Amino acid sequence: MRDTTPQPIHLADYQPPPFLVDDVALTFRLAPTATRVIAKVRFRPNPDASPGHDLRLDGEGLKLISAHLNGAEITAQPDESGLTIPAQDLPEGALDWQAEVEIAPDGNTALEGLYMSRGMYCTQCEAEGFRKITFYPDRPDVMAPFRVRIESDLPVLLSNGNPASSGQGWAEWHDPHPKPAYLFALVAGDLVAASDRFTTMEGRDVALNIWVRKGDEDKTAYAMDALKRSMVWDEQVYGRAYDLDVFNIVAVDDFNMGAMENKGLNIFNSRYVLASPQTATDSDYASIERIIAHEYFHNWTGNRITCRDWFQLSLKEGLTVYRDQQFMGDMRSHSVKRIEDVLTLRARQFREDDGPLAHPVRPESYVEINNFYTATVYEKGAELIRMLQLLVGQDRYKAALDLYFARHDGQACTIEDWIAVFEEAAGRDLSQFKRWYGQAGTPRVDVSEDWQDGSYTLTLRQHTPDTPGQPLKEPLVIPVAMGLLGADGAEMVPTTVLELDSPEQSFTFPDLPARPVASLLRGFSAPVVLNHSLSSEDRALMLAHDTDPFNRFEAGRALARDILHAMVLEGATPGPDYLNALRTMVSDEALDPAFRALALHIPGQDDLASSLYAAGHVPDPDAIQAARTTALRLIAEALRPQLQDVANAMQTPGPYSPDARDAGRRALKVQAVSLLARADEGAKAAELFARADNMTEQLGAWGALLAIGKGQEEGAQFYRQWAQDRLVVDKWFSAQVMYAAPKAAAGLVQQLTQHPDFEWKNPNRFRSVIGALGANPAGFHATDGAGYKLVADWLIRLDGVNPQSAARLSTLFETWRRYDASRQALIRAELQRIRSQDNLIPISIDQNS
Ligand code: 0A1
Ligand code: ZN
Repeated sequence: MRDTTPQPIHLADYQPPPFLVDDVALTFRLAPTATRVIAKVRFRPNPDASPGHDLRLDGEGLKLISAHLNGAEITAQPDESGLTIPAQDLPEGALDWQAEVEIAPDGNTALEGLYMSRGMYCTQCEAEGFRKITFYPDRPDVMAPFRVRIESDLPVLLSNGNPASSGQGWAEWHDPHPKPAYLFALVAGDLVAASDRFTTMEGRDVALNIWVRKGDEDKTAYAMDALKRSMVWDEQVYGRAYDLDVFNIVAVDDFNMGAMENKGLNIFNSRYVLASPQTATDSDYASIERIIAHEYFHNWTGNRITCRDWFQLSLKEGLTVYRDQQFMGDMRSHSVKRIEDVLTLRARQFREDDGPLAHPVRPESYVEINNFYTATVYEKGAELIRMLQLLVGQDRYKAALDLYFARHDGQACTIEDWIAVFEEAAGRDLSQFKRWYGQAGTPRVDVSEDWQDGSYTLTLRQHTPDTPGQPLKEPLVIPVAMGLLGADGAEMVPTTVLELDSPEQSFTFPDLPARPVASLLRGFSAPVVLNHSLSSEDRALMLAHDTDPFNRFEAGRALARDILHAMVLEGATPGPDYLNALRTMVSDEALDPAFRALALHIPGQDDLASSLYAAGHVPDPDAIQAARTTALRLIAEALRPQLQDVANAMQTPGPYSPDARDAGRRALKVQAVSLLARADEGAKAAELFARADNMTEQLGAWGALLAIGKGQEEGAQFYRQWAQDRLVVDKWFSAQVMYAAPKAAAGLVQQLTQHPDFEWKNPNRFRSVIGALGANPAGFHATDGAGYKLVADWLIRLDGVNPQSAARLSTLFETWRRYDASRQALIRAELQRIRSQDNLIPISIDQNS
């Protein structure tokens, strides 16, 4: 065990930095095991802080070579988290700090600070990685312009900002925009660029480069296209132009997250840059488009306006996710995008809210900030902004954003600053709305209805369940977009937004010709669980006629969920209503194929476990898996002719295009073929695999075969074809794990870890083998506990090497409370074992343990 327990940091303890920084000059002499970093930093006392403070600089794992303050050598020695120059030793006024340190990027497996990835130097400084590069006040409210000199024999030397000058073996960069240290970046390697240019609406000519390893140049076109479209979109929709002469993107193979928005030098996990039709699926293309946009949009929401402290993380992340969602809707289909976003929110964020790691969008305290890059901060944060826009309206949303950019450019801000621009632009008090930022947990909205004398009354009750450390919840402002449908499906009352701001409220709609069917929470207008019991006839009516595409989808999903519950609990079988509704929907050519593809997916295993648990049952992963298998087979048998028709009809003639239209057609084809595999023993899937000329169809067809226990030969062929492509090999690993039979899953993972291509220190590869078990719930929760043990073993092993990746893996256990006593006991034992190791994982299964 660690001898010192790390202490939590509290939002309430925030103090402004005692010293500000006017200028930073860094020199890097790169060498794998002994890089020298020389930092010159000009400090001045912060007029907004009380005087008399020590100068405290963060620093971790740095070998101090020498340090000077205003030219005089410093004798103070660093402790384990930094260096302090006592107030009494500080000269008056400005301070010129100079320090030389030595670091070893080659041994840096945690991938924070300066590290190496296959011969290339790379940095990751968010949240607190800069302190592993040099001594510095590593906090986001200290912003400064940076000058950087890199010395190395490697041909490409990059840092933030604009190139200043360069020569043989060195390059200098200047970033004039003051930035916090977490946005610092450096890259050095033997790289090649795909280049283009962009002229901003302000007339600035910007050089765009995407840097990759030699041989990957032919896989950058889509990322470049997405970048240019993002730049245009941010100008047109938010009035934001790019502000440097170059925009560099670098693809790196070893990276903990998706990508990082370092000023002018975005660093990407290579899986979110590199794509060709043969190696990337349509969903990979969509991820690339979204993440390129996300990082680019951070230039204004995150970089020009940053966070005062890490509690405010959602200020940049929630807003930037919301912006990337808007962009993707504009580029593709708003309704399909909304459905996908809500599915992700429920699968990740609702799950988080229901577990031991539940926390508010703005947490009040943290022990390890790296563990707060969560679905709550990101995706729920985006939902809060979506609700704000719905509540104040489009025009006032725009006015609020204009005010935000005008007022706070160059500043490090808080959620209070954000709410204030909305209050001013919309002229309304948002103090109750602000509770959404402080209260954890997914609110429940219970619906009751009354119909009398032509008058329909809707009563809504809200409550938010207890979450760890937050037993008492106050009522929130919940925008409920709704409409009323007649029995013939015609809209009686078009969409209106009700504001639920009390524990209980009623809304009456008089003078109606007949009892309506209420379509509530249209477009998923708030991130809540809506408990609205509807008959299956009413749900079928909504599936057929609702004018709101989201609720149309939702009605089908609720039907499927109810049937699957009955199958799990009572051994029922899907009735004709559901199958008929599905049959009509799948062949309805007026519907977007992408929508039809989504609507053909029945709820996943984890989704069902969660909804069964919410309904008061103890979910049995094996029974859920078996019910899904039966349901899929019955659907396939009942819809066989229609599925065959759509599979044949969804052709995409001409060269491959990843655009929404063709991707939607392929999605429907693959989904139809996957279902058909349950009725034709995989005949059509094998055929699709054999003639596929793109990864979407090849992988989709192979997955369909794996799901019915076949695909061995295809798997071997897939590997032979793609053994040289790291990103495709990741897919080869994860598909096998995802579709493994529950009892065999842990054993298969164990076996795959012996494969020569299993490089466990590479985060993508690790996730594709061990992490993929999370996509096979019945396998992970196998009754013998082999899944738990395997994950715990790897977690312990990885924690010493890459704690961030290990912490992420630990969330596989976060749903432990749902399961039966024997599974709980097995999980508990594994968590105890993890805790007894030297490197403690910050996970607890209940508040006091
Ligand atoms: N800010 C990045 C995500 C990111 C966060 C932390 C990282 O390392 C701990 C890396 C990337 C984004 O939102 O894209
Ligand atoms: Zn982000």
